[in-house]
Amino acid sequence: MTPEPEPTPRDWWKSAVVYQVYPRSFADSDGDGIGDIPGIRQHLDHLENLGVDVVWLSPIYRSPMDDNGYDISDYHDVDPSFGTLDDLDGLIADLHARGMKLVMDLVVNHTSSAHQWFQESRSSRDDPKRDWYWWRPARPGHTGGEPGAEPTNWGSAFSESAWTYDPGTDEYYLHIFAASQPELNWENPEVRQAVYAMMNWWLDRGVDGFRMDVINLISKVVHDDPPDLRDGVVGGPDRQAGPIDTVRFGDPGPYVLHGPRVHEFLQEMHQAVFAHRPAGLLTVGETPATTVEQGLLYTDPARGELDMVFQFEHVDLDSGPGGKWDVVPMTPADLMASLARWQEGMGDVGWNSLYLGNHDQPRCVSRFGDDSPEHRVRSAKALATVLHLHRGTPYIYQGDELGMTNAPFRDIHDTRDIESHNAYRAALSRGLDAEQAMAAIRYKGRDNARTPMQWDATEHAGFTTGFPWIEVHPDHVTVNVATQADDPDSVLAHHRRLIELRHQEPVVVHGSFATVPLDDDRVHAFVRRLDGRELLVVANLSSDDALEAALPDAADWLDAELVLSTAGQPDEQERIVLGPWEARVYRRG
Ligand code: TEU
Repeated sequence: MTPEPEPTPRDWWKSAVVYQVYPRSFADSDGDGIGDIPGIRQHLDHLENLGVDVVWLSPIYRSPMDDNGYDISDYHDVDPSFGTLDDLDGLIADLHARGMKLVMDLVVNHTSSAHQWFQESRSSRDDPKRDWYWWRPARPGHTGGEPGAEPTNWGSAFSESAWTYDPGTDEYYLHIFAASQPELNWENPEVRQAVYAMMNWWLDRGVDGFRMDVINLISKVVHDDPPDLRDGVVGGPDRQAGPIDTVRFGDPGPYVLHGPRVHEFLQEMHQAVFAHRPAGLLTVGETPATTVEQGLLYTDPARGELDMVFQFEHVDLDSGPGGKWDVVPMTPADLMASLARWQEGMGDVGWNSLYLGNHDQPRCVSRFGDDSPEHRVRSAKALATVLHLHRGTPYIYQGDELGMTNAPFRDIHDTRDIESHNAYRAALSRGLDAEQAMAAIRYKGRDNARTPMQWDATEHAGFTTGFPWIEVHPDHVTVNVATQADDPDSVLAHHRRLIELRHQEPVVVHGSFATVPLDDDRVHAFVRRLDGRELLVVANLSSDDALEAALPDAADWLDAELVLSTAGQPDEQERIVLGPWEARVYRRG
């Protein structure tokens, strides 16, 4: 009699590794130069061989693609450029057949302005869906459409005003992102019920959870007396981190981030969509500008909101007072200190997502590591080692398992991203020259992560037989899956071993986390502990050679089992001395 399978624990995702697919850039099956769902289905061996448990699929819904799908015009259909609903059902079935899960991207803070809901809402002030969005008259004493007539001085994340005038109804509508991404009004219960119904529709179709786009923006601060929204602070020291240009606009952060009803809405969503379903689902909220305290509120299982969040503290470390495009230096020590803060902060109550890259961030090896030919492989491995062995659920962004690097954009014409194009124009209007404007985009631009996946060394890296929507990185001739698949020393093979370790070692999943303080801030160490089992992770996160990790009990650790190393078996040593980007993992107990 076959034994009953173990029931899936509610927190199954603690031992899982998630792989993010950006469909536009993963694999193109029909030669139109744009990645698609059949292309993903043709490359599932890569994901299965890597050993990941969950695929997070960035948006594939019908969309005008102003923001590459984060502007949805129909939540119940797949955009023809990506395929069909049948293709998606096929992908779900394929993944399940391989023991993997599919998490969809849920973009419900805003829709596309092409969505039927918004078309109805803008049709007249009396339309039943008018209150599904945020409409406001011109600022008192001003005529709609005139400069300065916007209801508030808020800036958008894409370097423009957060308000767009609609001559048809002589009012403005709110959008924290592009003008074609109007904010949904979650104060309206009809909006919330429509969203929950859509989520249940996808879960009933076999989807295993959601990554929720800017979910901490859904509740806005609306004042009663006088009724309405207030201007934000222009400039000023305590601006909220992120892309808002507060040199020209007011900061909407205090009025749109972590609003007064955000937890109420998430708890209501949990009851309406997840609470009645068996274990086996995953929810992760994207929550820019979130503190540890807020992170705990969102992820404490007792509160019934989210399993984990993507917080931005470590990806805003190189953002200066002027925001995202005001690039300031940061060090691996800053990164490790930020990660440790969240380890301690989440403790045994909350839960961390672990990520260094995604479709909004530049390539992690270029940003946090050293992507020079001499150090790229080791630093990609070292960064992955320290990230994956922290306490939390690791996320691999497509291509980071190969150590893909930032793209050599010559000028703005090499880029495609609305955020970069708007920031570039804004920079020129502030008097910067093209090179100065491009410098920040080369370093921080999102297109760095959106160049096609590098499958092999052929002309378009095996991504397409047509012409790619954005140029393939020239280093694809050496940095690609085909070259790394059977190379035991490759970045890919190292990711496989890290995932194996998480699947085999409970201490990696459930162990406590403790930083081991060291004098040299280029060298970092932490210990994971569980039931007498200990794992030491020690790493030189610099390109400098022969740095000692002067742990008090180094000699004992040198006698322990070396489980993993980014530099092969070290020679006999009395002390732990590490080469450039050398990371080691020791185990005892
Ligand atoms: O990103 C929200 C967000 O915080 C990003 O805009 C981020 O601040 C910025 O890009 C960092 O450079 C989400 C999606 O991930 C992003 O792709 C969308 O453009 C955005 O929401 C609007 O949906």
